[in-house]
Amino acid sequence: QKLIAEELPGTQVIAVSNREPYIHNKTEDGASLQIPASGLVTALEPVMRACGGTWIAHGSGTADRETVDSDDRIPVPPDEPSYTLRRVWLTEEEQDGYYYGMANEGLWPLCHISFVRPSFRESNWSIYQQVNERFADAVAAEARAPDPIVLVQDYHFATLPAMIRKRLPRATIITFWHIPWPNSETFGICPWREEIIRGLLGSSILGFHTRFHCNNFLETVDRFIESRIDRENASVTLEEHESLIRPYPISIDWPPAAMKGQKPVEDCRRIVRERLGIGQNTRIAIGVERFDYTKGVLDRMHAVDDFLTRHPEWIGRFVLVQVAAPTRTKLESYRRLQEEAIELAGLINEKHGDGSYQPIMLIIRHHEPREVFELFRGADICVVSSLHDGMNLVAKEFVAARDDDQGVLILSQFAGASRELAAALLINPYDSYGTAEIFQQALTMPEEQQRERMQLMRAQVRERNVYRWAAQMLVDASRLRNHQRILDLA
Ligand code: GDG
Repeated sequence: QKLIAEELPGTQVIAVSNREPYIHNKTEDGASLQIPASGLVTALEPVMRACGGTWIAHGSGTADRETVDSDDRIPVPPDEPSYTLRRVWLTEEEQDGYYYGMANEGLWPLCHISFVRPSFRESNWSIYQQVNERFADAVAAEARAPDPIVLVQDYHFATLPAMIRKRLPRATIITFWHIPWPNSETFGICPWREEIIRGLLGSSILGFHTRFHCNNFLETVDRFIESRIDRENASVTLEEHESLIRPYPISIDWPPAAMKGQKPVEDCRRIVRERLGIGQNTRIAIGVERFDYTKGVLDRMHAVDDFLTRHPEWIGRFVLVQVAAPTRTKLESYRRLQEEAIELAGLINEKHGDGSYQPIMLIIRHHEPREVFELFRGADICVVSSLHDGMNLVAKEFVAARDDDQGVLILSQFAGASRELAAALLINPYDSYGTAEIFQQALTMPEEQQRERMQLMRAQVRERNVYRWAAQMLVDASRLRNHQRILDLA
C-alpha cells in the first residue's frame, strides 16, 4: 500500500487470473462462499487487499451465474471490501477449449516434467485465443487511464499480454508465470510456440519463480524468435518493445490469515487425532494439495510402503494423512490419478494395516485454509514430494504454521521452494528407497535439531513473504515507468 502510494501515486492496479479469489456457490438457503485451493489465489489475494484496484477472473461459482447476463463487478473481500472483483462468465465450450483443453491438457503437462504427454488441438488453441481476447476487452474496459499496471497471471493467458499492449500501449504489463518454464527442446514441441512467445513478450516484465526458469525462457526465445536478447540485463527486444525477464520467488502472507484464532499446537495435536480417529501417540505425516499428478502423491505412498517394510517398528505408530482437493476432474488424467491413489492406498493399508490401523488416510475433499493450518499444527511431519513444481506454497505454509518451532518438512528437490528452504530434508521423489530413509530420519530427529531447522526456515519465509514478491515487481515497474517518462520528455 505504502509502496503504491509513494512510488506509484494514483496508479490503478488491475490483476487478471483464471481463478477467482471468492467463489459464490448456490446452497439450499442462499449462497455460500468458498476460497479456492490455489497457490495463485493464496499469494495474490493479500496483495490485492493491500493495493486495492480490480481483479478480473473467470466466474466459476453456481450462485450468481443465472442472475448475471454480462460481466459483473462486486466488492470483495465480503467482510471488509477493499478491491473489486470483475467476473468474466465463460460458456462451457469456452471453458473446455481454453481452460481444460489448451491450458490444462496442453501447457500444464508441457511445462512440468512429470512424463504426462501434452495434447494440442487446433480448436482448443483457437478458443484459448478468443478467451484471451475477451479478457483483454475486460482489462481495457476497466482501465481508468491509458497507463494502468496490469498483473497478468499464469499459463491461461500466454497470449493476453500482447493483446493488452494493442489496446493500451502505455500500460505497464507484469506477467507472472506460476509454473516452471521447460528447456527449449521441450517447449519446441508446442505447435504454437512462436505465437505464445510473442504473446508473452507483450509484457513489460515477465516473471518466473527462479532464475533457472528465466534462463530456460531466454534460451527458448533465442531458438525460435528473431529478436534482440540482452543477456546482461536479462531482457528481450521484439519490434522495438523491450521485456525484462526476472525471477520473483513467490511466497505467502506473514503471518498467514489462517493462523488467526488457531489453538496452541498441543491442542491441535489432540483435536486432529481425535477427529481422525488416530491414537494420541501415533506420529502423523501430512500431505496437502490439489489432487494433481505433478504433486507426487502416488510416489509418496510408495515411499510409505517402503518405509514400513524396512522399519516395521513404526507399524501402528505412523500414519500419512493425505488431504487432496479434487481439481480438473473433467479430465481423464485427473480422474485416473484419483482412482489409482485410492487403489494404492487400499493395497498399502491391507499390507501393513489391520482392522484398527491404516497407515494411509486419504481424505478427498476441499478444506478451508483454517482446517489446513490446524492439520499442519497437529502433524509431526509435512511431506511435499512434487515431481516438478514452480514454487510450492504448502511447504511455506507448513513452516508458517509452526510457531512452536517444531515439526519436520520433507521437500522435493524439484520444487522451486527447495532453493529457499534448504533447511528442509530434501528428497528425490522418484527415489522411493531414499525417501523412506528420510521418513526415518524425520521421525527420529531430536527436538533441538527440529527447532534449529524450523527457525532458519521461518526466518526465510517471514523475510521473503508475498509482499516482498509483489513489492519487487512493483519497484521494477516503477523504474520502468520513470524511464518512460524521461523518454517522453526528450
Ligand atoms: C501453482 C504452482 C506455485 C490445498 N488444498 C486445499 C487448499 N490448498 C491450498 C494450499 C496452498 C495452495 O492450495 C496450493 O498452492 P501450491 O503452491 O502448493 O500449488 P498450486 O496450486 O499448484 O500452485 C505452484 C503456485 O502456483 C503459486 O505461484 O507455488 O508451484 O503449481 O495455499 O494450502 N486450499 C483450500 N482448500 C483445500 O482443500 N482452501
